[in-house]
Amino acid sequence: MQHHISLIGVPTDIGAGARGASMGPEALRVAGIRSVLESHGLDVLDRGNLSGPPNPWLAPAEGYRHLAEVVEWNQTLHEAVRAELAQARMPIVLGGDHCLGLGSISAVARHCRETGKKLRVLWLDAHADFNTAALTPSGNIHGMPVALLCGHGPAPLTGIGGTTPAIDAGVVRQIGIRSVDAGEKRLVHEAGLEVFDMRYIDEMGMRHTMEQALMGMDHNTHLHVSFDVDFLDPEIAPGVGTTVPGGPTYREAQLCMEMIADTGRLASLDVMELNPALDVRNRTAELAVDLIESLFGKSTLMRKTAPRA
Ligand code: B3U
Ligand code: MN
Ligand code: MN
Repeated sequence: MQHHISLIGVPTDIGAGARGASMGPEALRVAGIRSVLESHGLDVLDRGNLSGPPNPWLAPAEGYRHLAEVVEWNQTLHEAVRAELAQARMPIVLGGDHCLGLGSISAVARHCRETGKKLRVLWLDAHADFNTAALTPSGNIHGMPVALLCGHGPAPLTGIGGTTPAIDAGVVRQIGIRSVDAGEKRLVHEAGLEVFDMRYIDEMGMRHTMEQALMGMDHNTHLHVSFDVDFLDPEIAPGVGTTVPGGPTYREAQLCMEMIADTGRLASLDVMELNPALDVRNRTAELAVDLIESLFGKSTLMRKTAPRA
């Protein structure tokens, strides 16, 4: 794992259906993200916040809400993530809504192409985020980034980073999914996305789920985690715009993060959709930071290897 970390704040809710995720970066800082990472011996640079267009809060046009602004924010983020990776630093993107997964992951994919690394993307989310203009019930682009990365959508979005599609659907593993729109479901199936939905987690347990999702990685794998905070059960994480009941518990989420840490392959991270306007005394931000600490190797005991049955 890279020990040099760069925090990149992206204060926008341009792709969301509720205002407030624009305050996410500051809430994560207030919850201590930097000092928590430093307490694990990591070198952390806070690059501050990127800037971009304000949210005009308009209705969707031709199936997309704020298309031009979403392109602009994602282009800026793409360049910022690319610059950190080029300096051998690990970018942690502090969102912002999940439309920013597009700029972040397109940069990671580009870096992998240029360096011959194998990419694996873990998408932790209540939603598949695989909508298109024709399928979306809302026009909100935060419901579309995975489809956009896989080449479904208009050129200004799918072409960020110069290669369309930015990624192959085969590199993605989605975990925690429990809300997928009808048309979206069909497209997820057609694209062949590997989805570990809540039914799978209920039946097989988080441990088996993560073993499957992390299978096949090797020393040359760049692991990117895109953590939509609405992945978590709303009982523990109320501070998100689109809560969906029935998500992972605190223990399940901890295990998920710890098993990712055990791989030693984490190389970039998004923390998205935290909405302080809907949070309770910054509780969700603090939980997110707690889980990120586990993602970077906090564990109860000094383990040499992961426990095995
Ligand atoms: N699938 C719905 C809801 C949604 C997706 N992602 C979030 N909400 N956060 C949509 O609008 O695309
Ligand atoms: Mn999402
Ligand atoms: Mn979501």
